[in-house]
This record gives sequence, structure tokens and C-alpha cells, in this order.
Amino acid sequence: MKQRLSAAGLGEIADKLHAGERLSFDDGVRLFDCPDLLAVGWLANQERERKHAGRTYYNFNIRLEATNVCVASCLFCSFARLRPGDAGSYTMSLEQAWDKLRERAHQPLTEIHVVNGLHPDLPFDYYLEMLRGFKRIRPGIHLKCFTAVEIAFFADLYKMTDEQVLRDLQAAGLDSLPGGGAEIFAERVRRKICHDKCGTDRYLAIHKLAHGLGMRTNVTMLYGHIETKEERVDHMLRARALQDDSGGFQAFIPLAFHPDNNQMRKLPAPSATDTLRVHAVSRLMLDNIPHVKAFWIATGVEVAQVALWFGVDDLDGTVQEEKIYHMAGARTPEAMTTTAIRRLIRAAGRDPIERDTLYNVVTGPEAPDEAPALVQ
Ligand code: V47
Repeated sequence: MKQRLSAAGLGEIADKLHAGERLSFDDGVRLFDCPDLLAVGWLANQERERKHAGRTYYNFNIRLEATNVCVASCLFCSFARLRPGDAGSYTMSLEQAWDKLRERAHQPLTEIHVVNGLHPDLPFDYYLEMLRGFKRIRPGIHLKCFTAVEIAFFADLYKMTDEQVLRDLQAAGLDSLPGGGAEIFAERVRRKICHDKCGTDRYLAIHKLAHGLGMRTNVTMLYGHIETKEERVDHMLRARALQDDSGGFQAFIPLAFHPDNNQMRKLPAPSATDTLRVHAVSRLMLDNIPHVKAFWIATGVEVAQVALWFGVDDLDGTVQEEKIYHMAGARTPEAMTTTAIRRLIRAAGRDPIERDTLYNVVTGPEAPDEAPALVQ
């Protein structure tokens, strides 16, 4: 392998990794330029196995998008509707949102992941009460809700500080923040694709505040549209710098751009090889973020499976009722059973571990895939 890495121009990077040295911006760009994808993947796999051996995580979660009314005009979005009453717009009542959890009383769920549009007319109490209701229905459930973009929007709309919004939501039951809204941190891209929502500095500051309040969060990167490879590496390095500072990121999640039904529909979707490379480079650059997640809804199930050999150690979860990607043309199923996820991981030669949101083990690899606890 040494020879192949040298031939691929990756000898120096391999030496750095071997010595436990951090990769630089130029190293990141070189990894994107390298024609030998398998050599890049081999290095990423080495780091993945050093951190996690064959362990591959997933969780038993549901997704809830309580409203798609959104004042922002992100070019990549197929989900948002501008105003209440616009064709296709919806806003759930609290009872409807809670019903989504009540309907799944028979499932051993550990997490609800809530992401909403930026609705201009709902009161803050709607969100606080939503969280309280979820905890009343299922006290043990982990509430991973509201992107940093939503937190910033609430602060501006309700005339509060970002910190007060986080504190109030936390008091109502919020446990952690998902990583959505990061898109690409570089201002050039942000100005073009999502100019009217929370900027990079505030996104990162909100994650830092959340970490300071004891919450864990994730960070995403929307790739495969107008960003350059330099902007991808810059994005990773900004996430890495914040992690050095506040340390609360659990997972980095590259999100493959889906072009259907949005204003960037002329662009092609990223290729499978690009997806494998982005995940691999993420693993190599982000030495301080424990997990790299392939969101199988976005990558496709088969590519997510291969990515388990390109730096990925996490596949998100059962998901159930995902809308953002399916409205943007995703052809993946809307949900997977835990049995299907475990089989997929085992078929890749990895060890399936059901985790909770904080990566505590719920079901280890030794459990048979059809164990009674896993039956839907
Ligand atoms: O911020 C929207 C992305 C994100 C499209 O934290 C699109 O565990 C591709 O953040 N094509 C929301 N992507 C989803 C998200 C997420 C997903 C999985 C796990 C976690 C986590 C977070 O979806 C948005 C945006 O970047 N998105 N539209 C589209 N057409």
C-alpha cells in the first residue's frame, strides 16, 4: 500500500496520519485532487478503524417536520413554501405533531429529530409546548430539534438573545441540536444559495453556546452544487476549529445535494464517487469529531453501505417519514427497519450497533438481527 500511496501523491499525508499529525488545508485539497479514490478511501478507513474498529452505529429515530412554511429562500430547497396558505404548505397543530409520537408507542424509539421551516407567525410557545408534550408522552425520548438557523430565527422574531432561546428550549425538554443549516460556510456560496438566513459566524456561535449549555450537536455540509473543493475543505476546517474550542460536535454529516423541484434543478446530483470521496476526506480532516455519518436517505442506501469502508461509522437511523429529501427527488425509501439496517451493515462486513443519540449502546453487535427487541 505504501507504494500505491506514494504513486498517488499521498505519501506525505500518510506519514502525517501515521505520526498523528493534523492535516492542513493544502492536504485537504490534495485529497480532493487525487485521482486514486481507493487510496484516499484506504487512508480514511484506517482512521475510521483506529477510532471505531468495525463498529457501525445507527439509531431508532423518527423525523418530524412540523411546518414547511418558511420565510427563507434557499435555492437548494424543495421543501419550503413561502406563506401559510400557499399551495402545498402545511403547519401541524400541536396535537398532530404529538400524534406522530403517539402513533409509534409500540416502537422502541430513542430520538425525535425535528426540523422546520422558518414560520413567521407561530408563537414561541408553540415550540416550547411541542417539546413539553413530547416529553409528557414519552419521558425518555431524546429531543434533537431545531437547527442553529431556526434558533437564530426565533431569537430575531421573539426579540430574545440566542442564548435565552436555547435556555428556554432546553428547560422545555430540548436535548441536542441537529446539524442542519450549515450548507457551505464560505460567504461566496452562502450569498448565492441562502443569502437570507443565519450566516456562518452565527451558526457556529449558536453551536458553541449549545455546547456551553451542555448540549451535544452535529454539523452538516451540503455538497455537490456550486461549491469548490477549496470551499469544502474550508468548511471542514471551520468545523474543526470550533470543535477544538467547544468540543460538543458528535458527528459530521456530508449531505448530498438533490436537484429535483428546486431552483438549482439544472445542476446534476453529485456522483457516487464524489460522495465516497467527500465522506473519506471528512474523516481525514476532522480528527477531533468522533463520528462521520452517511445520511443514507441522501447518499442512497448502497452508497452509504460502501461508505462504511470510506471513513463512515454511522448511518443515522430508521428516520421514518422524511420529507426534505423526498421532495427534492430522493429515491431512497422513507424509512428502514432496524433489521434492514443491521443486515446492511453486516453485509458490508461491519458490526451493527444501535446507539442512542449520545452514542450509548442500546443493542450491541452480538444481538441477532431479528432479536425480539428489534422487531418493528
Ligand atoms: O440544512 C435541504 C439539506 C438539511 C436539500 O444532525 C438538502 O443528525 C440536499 O440537516 N438536497 C436538513 N440537501 C437535514 C439535516 C440533517 C440530516 C440528517 C441528520 C442530521 C443530524 C441533520 O438538508 C438542510 C440542508 O442542508 N437540504 N434541501 C436538497 N435539495
